Amino acid sequence: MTTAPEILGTLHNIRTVAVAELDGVEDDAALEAWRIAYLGRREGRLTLIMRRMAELEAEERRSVGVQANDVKALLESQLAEKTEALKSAKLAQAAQEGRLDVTLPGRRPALGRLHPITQTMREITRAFISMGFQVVEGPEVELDHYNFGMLNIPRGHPARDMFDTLWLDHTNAEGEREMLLRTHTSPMQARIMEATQPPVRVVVPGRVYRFEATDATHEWHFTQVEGLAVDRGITFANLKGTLYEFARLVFGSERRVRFRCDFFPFVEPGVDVAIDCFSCDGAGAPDCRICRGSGWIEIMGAGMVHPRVLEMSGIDHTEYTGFAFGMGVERIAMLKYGIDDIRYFYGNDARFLRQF
Ligand code: YSA
Repeated sequence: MTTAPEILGTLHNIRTVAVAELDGVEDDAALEAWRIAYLGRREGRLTLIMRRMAELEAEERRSVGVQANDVKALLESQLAEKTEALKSAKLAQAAQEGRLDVTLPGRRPALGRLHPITQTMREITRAFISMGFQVVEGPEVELDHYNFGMLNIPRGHPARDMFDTLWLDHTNAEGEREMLLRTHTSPMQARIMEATQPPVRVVVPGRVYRFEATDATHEWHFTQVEGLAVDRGITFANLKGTLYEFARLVFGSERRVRFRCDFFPFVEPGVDVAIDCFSCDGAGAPDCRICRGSGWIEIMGAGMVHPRVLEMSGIDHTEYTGFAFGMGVERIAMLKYGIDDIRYFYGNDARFLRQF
C-alpha cells in the first residue's frame, strides 16, 4: 500500500533530479527524451506517481494532489523555457555561421538600359524639339477612317495595297472591317489637324504594324516618327531645310541626303528621302546586303500635305499649306550604329542589346 509520505518523497526527488537533468540538456533530441521521461503520458515518472495517488485516502489525496500539480506545473514551465532557449541558441548560431563580411568587395548589379530603338527615337524627337516641334502620341489600334479615309485613301483605293494591314476582328453595321493596327503614324496627322488650328508643328513617335514578311531591312512591327507642320506660307523648301537639319543633327554633316519623287495619296508632291549607305559608304557595291547595290537607304516618305487632307480635317487649304514626313526609326538606328539586320533589334539577345 502506497503512503502519502512515500509519494511526497518521490515527488521531491523527481523535482530535484528533473530540474538538474534539464540543466544539462543541450539539444532538441535530449529535451524530447527528458519530456518523455518525466511528463510522458504513459511512462513518465510524474505520471506514474500521480497514478499511484489513487491508492490514498481522500483527504491525503487532496493535499498530495496539490503538491503533485505544483511539481507538474514547474516541470512544464521549465520545459517551455528550455524550448525557447534552445530555439534562440539555434538562431544565434545560424546568424553567426552565415554572417556577412561587409569588407568583401560587392557584386556589381547588372544595370538595365534603354532599348536602342527607344534611344534613337528620343534622339530623333530631340532634334525636332530643338527646331520648335512638339511631341504627341496616338493610338496603336486605329480606325480605318483615320489610317486611310482621312488620308485620302478611301475604301477600294489601290494605295491601300502599299500598307499590308493587320485588321481587328470587328465589323461595323455594314459588315465592313473598321479597326486595325495602325500601319503608319500618319493617321495622327488627321487627328491633330481636326483638334488644332494652325500653326501646327508636331512630331509623333510610335509603333506601327504591317502584315509583311521580314528580311534584313523589313520588320512586321517597327517604329515611325511622323512630322507635321501647317501654317501660312509653308513651302517645299521648308520641308527640305527641316530634313537637312535633322540629318545633320542625327547623322553628322558628312552624310548625303537624297530626295526622290514618290507617291503617297496624302501628299502632293511626295518624295522618298534616303541617306547614303553606311555599309558600302554610298558606293552601291553590287553585293551590299543593306542597300542592295543602290548606295542609298530609304529612311522616310514625305511631301506637302494634300489640299484634300487639309480640307477633310477642317483646315482652309487656300490659306494654309503644310509639309509632313514619316520616318522608320529602325532604319535610322541601323544607319547610325552600322547594324546590317533589322531583326537583331527584336531578337532579345542581351549580347546585342548590351552594346548600346
Ligand atoms: C509619307 C508622306 C507623309 O506626308 C507622311 C508620312 C509618310 C510616310 C508614310 N506614312 C509611310 O509609312 N511610308 S512608308 O511605308 O514608306 O514607310 C516610311 C518609312 O518607314 C520607310 O521609309 C522606312 O524607313 C520605314 N519602313 C517601312 N516599312 C518598314 C520600315 N521599316 C522597317 N520595316 C518595315 N517593314
